[in-house]
Amino acid sequence: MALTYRTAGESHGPALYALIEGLPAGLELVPDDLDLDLARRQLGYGRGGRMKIETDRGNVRSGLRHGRTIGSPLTIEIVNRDFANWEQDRMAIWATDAEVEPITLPRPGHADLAGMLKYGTDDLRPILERASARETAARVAAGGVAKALLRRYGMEIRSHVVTIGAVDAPTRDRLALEDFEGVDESPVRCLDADASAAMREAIKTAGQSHDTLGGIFEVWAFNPIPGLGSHVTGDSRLDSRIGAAFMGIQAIKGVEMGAGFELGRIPGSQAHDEIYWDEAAGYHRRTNRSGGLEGGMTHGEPLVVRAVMKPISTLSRPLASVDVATKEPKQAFKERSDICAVPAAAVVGEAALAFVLAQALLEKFGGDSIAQLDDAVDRYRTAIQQER
Ligand code: EPS
Repeated sequence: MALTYRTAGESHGPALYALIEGLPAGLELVPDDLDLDLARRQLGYGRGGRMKIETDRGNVRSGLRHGRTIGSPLTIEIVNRDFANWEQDRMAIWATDAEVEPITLPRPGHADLAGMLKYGTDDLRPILERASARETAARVAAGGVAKALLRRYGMEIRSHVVTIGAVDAPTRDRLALEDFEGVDESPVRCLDADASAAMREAIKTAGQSHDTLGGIFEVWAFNPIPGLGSHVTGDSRLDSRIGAAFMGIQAIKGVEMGAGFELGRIPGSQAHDEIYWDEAAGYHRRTNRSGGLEGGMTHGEPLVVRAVMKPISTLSRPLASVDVATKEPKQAFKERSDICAVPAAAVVGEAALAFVLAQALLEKFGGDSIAQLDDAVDRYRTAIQQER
C-alpha cells in the first residue's frame, strides 16, 4: 500500500487532522516525534498573537499501539484552542441564531477572491479558514512520522532561513549535519548571527510600518540512500515530487534544487558534480550543485531544496480591493496575522521533504512491517557496498 497523507481542519475550527495511510507496522514513535516539530513550527520572530493562544500537540487517535504503528491508518489530531472563541458564532458547526456579518473585502494575494468565485459564496470566511497556513501544523505532524521512519535508516532533515526581505545570509555551500545544531536558537532560524540580527530588525521595521515580509529557506536531507526516485517517468523523478510538495505549501512561489536557477548562467564544465571513488567513501562528489539528485534519483550527496515564500497577504494597512457585495472600491479586509512566517515555513519544508523521501523509501523497498523493510534496505546496502 502506497504511503500517503491527507489533512483536514479549519484554522478556527475545533481541530486539525492528519491521516497517514501505508505506514509499515512496527515503527516506533514517541510523542516528541510529533510535538518537537509542532513546537518549532510555532516559533520565529514575526509570528502573530495566535501563537500565544495555541500550544500545538499531536494527539494520536488511531494506528498506534504501545508506541508502535500497527499498519492501520494513523490519525493525528491537533486541537485549536482558539476554537473556544469562535464556536458560538463565526465558526459554529451547526446552524446558529448568532449574527455573523459576511466578510466581503478580499485580500490581494490571498485565496479570498478566487475562492469566493469558485465556491459561489458571498462570504470569504469559509475560504480563508482552509487556505490559512494554520493547516501546516497537520503537515508538520505527518512529517514528524516520516522523519522517524527516515531516521531509522540514517536519513536526517534540517532547514535554515537564508533570506528575509532584503537581508541575505552569506551563502554556505557544503553544510554538515552538525552545522544545524544551534539553528533553532536564532529567532529567525538563520545560521549566521549577523544576518539573524539584521533579519529580526527588518521584520520589526516591517511591522512598525504595517507591512509584512517573505523570504527564502533551505531544507537539507542528509545521508539519503542512493537510488530513491527514478528516471523512468516524469512523475517518478524525485525533483517533480519535491517540487510539488514544496509548491503545495501555502504562500510558496518558487522552488529550486541545488544550484537551481544559477545553473542557467554557468557552462556545463562548471555546472556538474565530478565523480570520485575511494575505498573509504565509495562514490562521492566534491561539489553538490545538483542538490543531491541526478535523473530524478538520489545519488548519495545531501538533498538541498530552496523555496521562496511571498510576504503574508493580510496587511494591517490593507491594499486596494473591491467590496464583493456592492462592487465599490474599498480597502481589503484585515484580521490578526503574522508579519513574517518564513522561519515556520522552513519547518514545514522539512516535513514536505521528509514525506516525499519516506514515500520514495517505501516505494523502493516495500514491506508491510519494519522488519521486512529493514531486510530489504540491508540487502540493497550490501549490494551497493560491493560496488564500492
Ligand atoms: C497560523 C495561524 C493563523 C495565522 C497564520 C498561520 O492564526 P490566526 O489567523 O488565528 O491569527 O497566524 O495564518 C496565515 C498566515 C494566513 O494567511 O491565514 C498558524 O498556525 O501557522
